[in-house]
Amino acid sequence: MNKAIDPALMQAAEATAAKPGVRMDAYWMPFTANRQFKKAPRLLTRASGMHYWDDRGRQILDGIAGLWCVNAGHGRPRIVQAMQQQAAELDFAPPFQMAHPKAFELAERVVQIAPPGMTKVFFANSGSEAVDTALKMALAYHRVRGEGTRTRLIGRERGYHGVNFGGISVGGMVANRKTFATGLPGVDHIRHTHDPARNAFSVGQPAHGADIADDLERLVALHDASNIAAVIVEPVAGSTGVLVPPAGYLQRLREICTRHGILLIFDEVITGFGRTGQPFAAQTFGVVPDMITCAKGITNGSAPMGAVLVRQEIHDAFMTGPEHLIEFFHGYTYSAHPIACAAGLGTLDTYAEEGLLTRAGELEAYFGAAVHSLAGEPNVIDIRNIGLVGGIELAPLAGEPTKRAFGIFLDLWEKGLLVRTTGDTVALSPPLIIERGQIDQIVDLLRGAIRRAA
Ligand code: PXG
Ligand code: PLP
Repeated sequence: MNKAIDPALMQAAEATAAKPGVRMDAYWMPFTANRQFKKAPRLLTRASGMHYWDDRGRQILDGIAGLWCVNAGHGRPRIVQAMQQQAAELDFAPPFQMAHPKAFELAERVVQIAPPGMTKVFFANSGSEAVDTALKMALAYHRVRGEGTRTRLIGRERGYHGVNFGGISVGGMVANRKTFATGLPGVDHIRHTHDPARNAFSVGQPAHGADIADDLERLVALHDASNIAAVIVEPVAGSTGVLVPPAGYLQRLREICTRHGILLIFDEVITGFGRTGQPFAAQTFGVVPDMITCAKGITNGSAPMGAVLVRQEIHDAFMTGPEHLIEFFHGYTYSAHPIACAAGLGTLDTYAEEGLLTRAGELEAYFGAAVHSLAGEPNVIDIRNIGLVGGIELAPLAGEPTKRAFGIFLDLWEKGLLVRTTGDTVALSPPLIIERGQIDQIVDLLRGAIRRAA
């Protein structure tokens, strides 16, 4: 995000770029260098399985499951059929004081794969909306229980929780906070866990840093627990560079939250739906939070949807007033949209039939070894992995952070591989259907690009 592009690479890209037969003026693109993009567009026109095709007819291997979301691969028939059928049968149903059957069905199916005790599901339409929903739910929960002083929200440095005001406030992404400085009042942050001096090139969870969770005790001492509503963290930070939690860290955070009556929210927008080898990272790491936010993989990226999974007790605390009153004053026009629900059901069927929610665990050792084989390549300063996520961090070009990694992104695009970069880290998160040979292909292509960028 907010990347500078090497002029030489851009010129090469502009020279080879086909001019697409579409006018590009009107569309203001999100998180994109618009002017540079429109000079050398990268247009995707078709996708199937592990691949995209672009408007030049080139096949591109998808190294990032679209944008961390297409976990079952592209164009899966059950999902396509479910959506087509739903669009024809019931296009929309108002979600307030009304419902449609598939909303209940999908919530039940999500609960079946959720950590124990997380028995309620509230629907939104994106990860950002799921995050803001969870934060509001935390405030409302304490209030209905008569602990209305618990209003402070705690995030973590280097956290990413989407782009809405709640999410950027608890988030710790500097580029986001710089422009929209004030955000919500009453927010604080614990330290991030990234510690390359002690943990560089860790395979899986780093050994050092469980004690960093104690930073929450510092904020409790500062603000007093009676003023703190919730802590939100990504079990594995994705967007800020694939930061895997140190062994014991999440357990410690859970203990501190429990001791002080603070709700623990895991933002599993990226880690949810099989990315780390279990349906949710909460299960991979053996820590049950009070709420889980998710999105992306819930519909395999095929329709916008987000959700908040909630522990039974939290939901039940709301169900105390007069029965005819709305218990939680929140919801979106498109909460539990019928087409998204149908897509979600088709997605969960596909995951179940193909064992995809545990496949990342089966491939973790192979994927990890392949990714770590890049150690020793020029400028590689750290490699991090868990499940089917990898982060390869490169030394920045002097005075020009992000440029080396973005150059690698452009180079790989030309070579037919889609990756994602964040800062000077190249992130990999392929669809969970990936075969070993394709893991080798990704790593070989990346190795070549890293060498060319030296
Ligand atoms: N929380 C987390 C942990 C996320 O990763 C969001 C919330 C927001 O979700 P929506 O659906 O509102 O985008 C995300 C989204 C990247 C990248 O480059 C990652 C995300 C989105 C866009 C880019 O790593 N994650
Ligand atoms: N703005 C206006 C004027 C609206 O009427 C609504 C919903 O009715 C919204 C915003 C919120 O839209 P959504 O429910 O799609 O988030």
